[in-house]
Amino acid sequence: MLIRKPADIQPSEITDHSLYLSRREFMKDSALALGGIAASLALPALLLHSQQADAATEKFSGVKKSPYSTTEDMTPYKDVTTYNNFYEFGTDKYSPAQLAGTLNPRPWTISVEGEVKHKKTYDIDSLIKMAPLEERIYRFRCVEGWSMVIPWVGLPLASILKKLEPTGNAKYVEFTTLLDTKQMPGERSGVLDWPYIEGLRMDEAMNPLTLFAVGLYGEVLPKQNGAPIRLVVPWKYGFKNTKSIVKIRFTDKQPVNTWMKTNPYEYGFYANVNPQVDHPRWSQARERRIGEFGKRETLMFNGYSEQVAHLYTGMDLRKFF
Ligand SMILES: Nc1nc2c(c(=O)[nH]1)N[C@H]1C(S)=C(S)[C@@H](COP(=O)(O)O)O[C@H]1N2
Ligand SMILES: [Mo]
Repeated sequence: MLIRKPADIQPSEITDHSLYLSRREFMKDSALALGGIAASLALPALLLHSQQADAATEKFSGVKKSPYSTTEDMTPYKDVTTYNNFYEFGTDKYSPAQLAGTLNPRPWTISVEGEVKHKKTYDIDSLIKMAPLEERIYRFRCVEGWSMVIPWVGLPLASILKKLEPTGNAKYVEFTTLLDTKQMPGERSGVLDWPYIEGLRMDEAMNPLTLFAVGLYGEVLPKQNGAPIRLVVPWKYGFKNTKSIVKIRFTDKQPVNTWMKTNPYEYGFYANVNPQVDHPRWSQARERRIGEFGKRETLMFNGYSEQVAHLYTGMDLRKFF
């Protein structure tokens, strides 16, 4: 992995620069291969789509900074948007950035169901307006042992949930990804049980750290990162962070999340980052921060103990992994 982190360059400049480069390379390559307009007509549809995905430069304005942000070095935009897990677009890290062009983030609706007062199908833009957007620079830890620092743009999930008014029976909230093999061709494969589902206990969902992200690096969320809206729960392993959400369901029973259904021996419901509990096939004690050489220690709750440890007092976190 390359190190590309000139300390004196603003994130926005890095972003613009890399987008500029990728567009230039695209034009140069196609010009070399086929020449001019004919090139863009002759190129495979997927490549064109992926270029459109990359070129989503719509910027957010008036995004406020958050005291919950880390001051650690951010992972370069290029890595955040090309090294992804999004099995709906293939199982290797590089395919989502290449294949997610088929995803269409607008128009987009989210249905709100179950133990909640305001059951309704919401247009995404009305949900997003429920609270001011914030920039949250969070650590991100994948269960596979790599980590990043990502400047999300989003709104606290609590601000949305409060407005939806869950009933007294709502103990958990479940999030479901879009099910559409035209937009998400990887859903034709049997690697996971589609659609992708995750859940949180109500108090986890209401914790001020829990975010609904709609952007990163000040820009609209790239398709490969879960456009148009995805969950971000920074003290849990990456797989809890459901992408491209179309349904929020409140329930009195613990949801059966996709990874637990796939392999209950290896993946639990809680999935709190915990260096003391090994994955059955590898240690979780250390992690590789993308862009760095060597490894660093993994912190309990991914370093967010102060904000979330109280949620689990009295629970055996080896049993509830
Ligand atoms: N719908 C859906 N959401 C998903 C996944 C997925 O395959 N499908 N992968 C998860 C995993 S394992 C990780 S590590 C993160 C990766 O998010 P990123 O690609 O934005 O870094 O998304 C999570 N959310
Ligand atoms: Mo992950």
